[in-house]
Amino acid sequence: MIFAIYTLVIAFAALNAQTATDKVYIRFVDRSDSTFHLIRLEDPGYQDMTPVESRWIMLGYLSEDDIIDPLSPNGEPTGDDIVNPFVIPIEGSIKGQVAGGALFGPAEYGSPFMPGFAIVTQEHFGKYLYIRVFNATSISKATKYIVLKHPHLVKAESNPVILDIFPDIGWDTEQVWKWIQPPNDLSED
Ligand SMILES: [Ca+2]
Repeated sequence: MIFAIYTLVIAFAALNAQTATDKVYIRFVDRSDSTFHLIRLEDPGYQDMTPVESRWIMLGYLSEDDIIDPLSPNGEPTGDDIVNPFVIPIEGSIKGQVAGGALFGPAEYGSPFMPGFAIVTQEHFGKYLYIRVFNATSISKATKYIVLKHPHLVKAESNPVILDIFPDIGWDTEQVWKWIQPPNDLSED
C-alpha cells in the first residue's frame, strides 16, 4: 500500500520533471503515528484511511524569515507570513490548500501522515514554507489548528521534495491545538 503510494509519487514527479525549476512540490510526511495522535487529541474519532469527505483541511504558508508567525483572530497570517498563493488544479480548492487534506495511512503501517503536496512557484524560492492543519473540513468551520514548529527553506531542487516531520521539523506542541479566536475573546465584549 505504502509502496504503491510512493510509486505514484515518483510517477507524478516524473510527469512534472520538466517544470522542476519553476515549481517545487513539497510534501511533509510523518511515517510514525505521532501526527495521528495529535489529531486525535482534538477528535478521538478521527479515522486513519481517512475518507475524502472527512479529511481536515490543510493550508501552506510562506514566510520571509524562518519564524512562523501566529494567525490573527480572523484566521489570517501575520507578520511577514502569507498564505502560499498557489491554487492546486483541483476543483473547489482555495489558495494554499494542500491536496488531499489530513490523510492518514492504515493502522497496520502505523497510521502514517500522508498528505499531498504544497506547490511553491519560482518567485517564492528563498522563502520558508510551513503548513497548518485545521480542525474541520473547511476553513469557515475551523476553530483551531496545529502548525509545524520549523519551516522549510524553499529552493530550486529536484521534485518531489519529501520531508519527514520528525525529528527535525516537528509540530509546535507548546499548545498543540491553538485557537484561531480564543473563546474568552468572544465573552469579553
Ligand atoms: Ca515570519
